This record gives sequence, C-alpha cells and structure tokens, in this order.
Amino acid sequence: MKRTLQTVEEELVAVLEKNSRRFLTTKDVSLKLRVHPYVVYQAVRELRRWGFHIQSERGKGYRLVESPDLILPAKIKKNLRTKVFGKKVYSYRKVGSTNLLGLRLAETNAEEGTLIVAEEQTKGKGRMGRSWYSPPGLGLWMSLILRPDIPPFKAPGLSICAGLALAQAIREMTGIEAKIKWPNDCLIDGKKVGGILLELSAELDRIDFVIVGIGVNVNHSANDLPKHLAHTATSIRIQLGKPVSRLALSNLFLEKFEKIYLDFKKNGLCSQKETIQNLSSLLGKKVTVKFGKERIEGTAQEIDESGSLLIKTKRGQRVVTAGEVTVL
Ligand code: BT5
Repeated sequence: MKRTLQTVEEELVAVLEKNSRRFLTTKDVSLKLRVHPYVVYQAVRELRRWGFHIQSERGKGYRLVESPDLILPAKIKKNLRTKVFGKKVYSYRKVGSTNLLGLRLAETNAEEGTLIVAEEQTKGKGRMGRSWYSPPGLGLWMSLILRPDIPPFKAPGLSICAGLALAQAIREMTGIEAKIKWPNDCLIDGKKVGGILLELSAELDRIDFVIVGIGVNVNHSANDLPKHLAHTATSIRIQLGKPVSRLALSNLFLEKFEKIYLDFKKNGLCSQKETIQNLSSLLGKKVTVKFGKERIEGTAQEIDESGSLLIKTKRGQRVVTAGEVTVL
C-alpha cells in the first residue's frame, strides 16, 4: 500500500506507544520509520492536532503521554475477534461518504468484509438522497463491503441484521435498552441513535456486492446536535450521561454483525425471530407506512425471514419491502 503522511502517523503512534516510558529522538524515530526527520516533525504536528498528547523536550525527543479514542486500523485489528469483517481496514480523517468509498473499492474487487471508517463525513448519506450528519470524532461512520450469495430480494434483511447487531452492542456495552425500528433505524427512547444505509450492485438473480453503511451517534453532547435534529436524534453519551469508547463499540458491533450475517446467509432471519420480537419498536403497534405513492395503515405484525414488514390491514395482510413508518 502507498505510504502517505497518515500511514506514517499511524506507524509513529505504534512506535511511540511501544516506547511510552521513554523519550525517542527525532533521529531514532526517522530511522525506525525510514522517513526524513521533517516528516517526523510534520506527523507529530498533525497527531497533536488530532488530540494526541505528545511531550517533547529539547535534546530528548518525543514521548507519547495520551492517545485519543481514534478509530485507527491497528487499534481495530488489535482486539477484533472476527473471521471476515475488518480483516482489511481503510481509515480516514475526513471523507465525503464512507459508502461512496466502499462502492469504489468494491468495484475494484475489494474483498468481502473490507471496512471503511472515517472520523468525519462531509457528505454523509441517508436513504433517498437525504443527508447524514457526521461531525468529527463523535460518532461511528463506517461502511462494510459484503458479497453475500443470496438473491437480491433478500438484501433488505441485511439492514435488519446490522440494526440488531447495533442494538445488541449498545445494550451489552451500556445497559441502555436500544431498539430497532424497521427498516433501518436504531432508537433509544424513541430517538434515532443510529441508521443503516444499504447500497446494492446486483443483477436480476445475484448480488455482486452490498455496501452496508452504519452511522452511530456515540459521544455527542446535546449541543453537538444541530437544531433540526434536536427532537428526533440522540447519542449514547446523552442517554448514558458519560462518553463511551467508539473503538470498543465498533469492535463489539462488528463481532455481533458478523455472527448474525453468517447465519443470515444460510437461514435468512429465521434464527433471529425471537430477538427481532424483543428488540423491535414497531411490532404489535398501529402504524402507517409510506411506500412510494402508497399509504398503508394497519398493525405491524412481523418482520419476515427476508426483512419485509408484514402489516395486518382491514383488507388482509400486506408485505412491505421498504418505506417510512410512523407509529399512530
Ligand atoms: C439513514 O437514512 O438512517 C441511513 C444513515 C446511514 C449513515 C451512514 S454513516 C456511514 C455511511 N456513509 C454514508 O454516507 N452513510 C452511511 P434515513 O433513514 O434516510 O435517515 C436520514 C434522516 O435522519 C435525515 O433526513 C435526518 O432527518 C436524520 N439524521 C441525519 N443525520 C442524523 C444523525 N446523525 N442522527 C440522527 N438522525 C439523523
């Protein structure tokens, strides 16, 4: 892989972390990293900008005192217990959209499980042209490349799989009763804490790849949310009253998502029936679903094995594959 200032920074962090009890001179570091001393200086300056506390003393060099909670590939891989997800990680400080990068990588044959993460998105995408607010350092903004051997009509189930994994990871880490809202939301206390965006490249009967984009508001304080989201969105920190490690959450999520995904490829959502029943915020409720130009009113009964929502209406059961749901 091409070496950029960012990859040098990551190598520098690793070297400083390994030697955190002592100072390393610029010369030591430049020899270890095989870069010019000026590049070391640039990398230190940039890392400080990102919140690394690097002590420097004349004649002694640099020592790492404290690292911020950045989602760096080496840190993800260090504790990640997965078989497929996150074996290859691309991490960025600032991107337009991790899903867009995922699409480009998938088109050039990136392998299944490739993960793209960013500290900040400037053009984060929601569904149907909507935007996703993704400020620096506060959330998880990431995309996974998947290549499931399933028919395209079953793909919406992947959104449920990711939603379940996210709700479970939040519950396990914080004790907060996160829920899923069909088709792609994760809620706490009725407010949106996370959203899933699926983008698909497929032929009629087979999927080439799916990009699963996951956005989670993790460490936002109330005043980090823009006004237009203040009443509908929340973050884990707002709900818990203290910040949590984005890295730990992302690893837990990836482990849970992989497990559900591998089972989903064989059995659809059958094995998740009970979990869906327990974690869904809609089942049993009276709802309206906006589905294209149609409006369907009835009781949300079930999420079937491919991820469709079954609604009991006055004129019988309807199967809805996508849409916007409002609880009546
Ligand atoms: C979603 O769309 O919920 C899918 C969000 C997926 C975001 C991830 S981040 C990583 C990856 N890369 C991307 O570019 N996207 C994915 P939808 O159901 O259409 O919801 C969008 C709506 O949610 C917006 O119109 C806002 O009303 C609201 N919203 C925007 N940003 C939000 C946020 N940070 N938290 C809660 N609600 C938000």
